[in-house]
Amino acid sequence: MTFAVILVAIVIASVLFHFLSPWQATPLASNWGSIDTTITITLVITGIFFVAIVIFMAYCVYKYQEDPNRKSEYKPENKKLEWWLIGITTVAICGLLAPGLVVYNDFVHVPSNAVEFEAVGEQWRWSYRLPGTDEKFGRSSVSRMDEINTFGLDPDDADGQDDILVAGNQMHLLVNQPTKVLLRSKDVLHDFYVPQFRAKMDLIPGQITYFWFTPTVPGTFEILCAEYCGIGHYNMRGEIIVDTASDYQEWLSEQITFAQVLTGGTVEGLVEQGQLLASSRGCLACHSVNGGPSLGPGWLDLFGSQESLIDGSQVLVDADYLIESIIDPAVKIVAGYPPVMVAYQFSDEQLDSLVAYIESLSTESADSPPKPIAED
Ligand SMILES: [Cu+2]
Repeated sequence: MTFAVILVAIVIASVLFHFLSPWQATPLASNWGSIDTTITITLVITGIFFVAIVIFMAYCVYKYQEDPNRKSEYKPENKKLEWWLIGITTVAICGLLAPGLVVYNDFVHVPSNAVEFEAVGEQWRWSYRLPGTDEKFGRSSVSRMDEINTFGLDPDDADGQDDILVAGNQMHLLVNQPTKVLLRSKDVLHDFYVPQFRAKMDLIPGQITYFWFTPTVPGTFEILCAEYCGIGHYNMRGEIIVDTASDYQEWLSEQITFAQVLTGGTVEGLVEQGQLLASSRGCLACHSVNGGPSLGPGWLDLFGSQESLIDGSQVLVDADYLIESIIDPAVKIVAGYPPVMVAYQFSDEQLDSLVAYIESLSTESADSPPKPIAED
């Protein structure tokens, strides 16, 4: 009897939790209300089965309590019951699968008036490309990726010259504009997910995957990587900013094209270049700049300080040490941090700008350089 009561209590508590829980879905900000509908259908069907099965269990536990006067019956087969069970299960499974198939069909059939953008994922950051005024993406390949040409575009392809490259993790989209996302990964599986859009898709190395959506609400929405992709996965975040037409045009006019990248078109000072580079190349996913905890050593007041290495020795953080740690991070591992950083490729100029940026985060007086320490 007690067990039957517990079973009924579990059913009541589960149903109440579903309706009263503070963890409800975020408000929808795209055209994919149909995905919410399929989730609701799934919840209703699985909910009905859950309630029916557990209540049936409680009924049986109560009805067939231990009774020395009752004998078990041997019933090897009940055709009628079996047909009922097969029928109900078939209808329920079709109910679970069919709406998903219909919606997924819409999800990958892009309307003809959709504009395109590309999101490229890598451990552990996002970057974006727009096709430019010709509305055609230039050819890209992994073999052409280097520290300047991070998208691996073909410099000889005329279609790629006007491609707009978005450094940093923010991408702007136009409200109420159907938009196709092309997804490329540079390294491992990732997943592009914006909860408010109800839309997600895996990024698969060696393939280009896609889906489409129409953002319907102006505002800022977080992109999450929804596929575990290594130790920095939790921090692989980006932002989609849904703009009205005038804001979008203003943002677009500030972006640089591939042709400008090829001619070294950046006008920032060294520190600003380093700051841009640190955010666009994902350094800040693992290195905090505000003194907060981070996966790798924080950069606030790092330059000019002494760091303890895992072999017990001390090292002075100067330009040489920083450059070595960027291009060959395994050589000197700072005590207390996991040896997870991958080697980065940067030009000498980019390395100088990164060092200048890290140095700018230090309050250490530059005119009293600490004396160098012998390294072993
Ligand atoms: Cu990822």
